[in-house]
Amino acid sequence: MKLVIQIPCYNEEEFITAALDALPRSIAGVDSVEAVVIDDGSSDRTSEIARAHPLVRKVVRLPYHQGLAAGFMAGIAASLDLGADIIVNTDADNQYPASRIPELIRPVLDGKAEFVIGCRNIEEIRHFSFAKKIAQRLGSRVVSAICGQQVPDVTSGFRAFSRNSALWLDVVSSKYTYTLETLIRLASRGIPISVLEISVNPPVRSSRLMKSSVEYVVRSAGDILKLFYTYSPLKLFLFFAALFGLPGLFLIFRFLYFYITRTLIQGIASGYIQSLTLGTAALTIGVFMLLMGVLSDLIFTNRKILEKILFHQHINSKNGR
Ligand SMILES: Nc1nc2c(ncn2[C@@H]2O[C@H](COP(=O)(O)OP(=O)(O)O)[C@@H](O)[C@H]2O)c(=O)[nH]1
Ligand SMILES: [Mg+2]
Repeated sequence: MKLVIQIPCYNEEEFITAALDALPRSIAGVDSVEAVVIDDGSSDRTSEIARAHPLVRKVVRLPYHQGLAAGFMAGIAASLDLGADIIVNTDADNQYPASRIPELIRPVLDGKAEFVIGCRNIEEIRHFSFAKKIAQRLGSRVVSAICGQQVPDVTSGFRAFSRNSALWLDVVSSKYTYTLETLIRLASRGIPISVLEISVNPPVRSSRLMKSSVEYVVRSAGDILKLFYTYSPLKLFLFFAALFGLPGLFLIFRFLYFYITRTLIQGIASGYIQSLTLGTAALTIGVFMLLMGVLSDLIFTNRKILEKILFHQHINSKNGR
């Protein structure tokens, strides 16, 4: 049983050694522990420093800065290449409790889960602003709803993947983060997920990913919306179909009611032509949205087939065994 711990980095020369030193060297039930560091085109000495560390088996240096999502995926590919049975992802600023990695991988070792997320208690984190906490909570609710499973901290980077679940991973929706999409993707595959409650170490520097709370909220909202229409298109379009179609139907029935009860039965002009016009327009939009939903659902189904092909390709390629 081989564990590979990967750390995506961007200009982390100051902190990477402490993060690597904190990692466990041996774990019960695991034969070997190795680390992979991904240097996302840093302009400092992250690569050199990481390479000198005894736990580091490989440093993947991206030729230019590509963002955390690409860094994370490069790490997954390298870890699979090294023959990892379990992959743990953690941060270079030693924010996550490395001493709890044995607990994080336990459900995978026991065959109880294929993906484990170390969830922080967001309320307890003092250095998170009010806006960031609200965005976190809301984001976790929406993403949990898309996944059909309760995950209290969907943006945590402290995660363990079985080899099988890692083979399903890909990030297409964001340049900056892999956290939401990987969770939704594995959940949509029915992969068993479990959570582990964790506390975080005090911050040693400010976030490299988000410069301000406003940026965090705007970016997260955009990411979640994109994920929603990527992974749940039918639900989204059904919502709009109902939003337009139901009032449209109501207005048309209103016209018909007066037309029947007045014009046909009593022989007097009923009017209500505005209801008919507006109702027809709204119903047309509703039907159009329904068709869009069906089409996007078909595209979604197609993408799932593509994912499956990629999965089998990974297994058969040198990344697989
Ligand atoms: N590959 C890559 N990693 C990054 C980038 N920005 C941050 N990281 C790494 O992602 C991890 C999380 O970053 P951090 O600033 O701690 O984010 P936070 O914990 O969400 O505030 C750290 O290991 C960073 O070095 C980036 O642009 N590319
Ligand atoms: Mg961090």
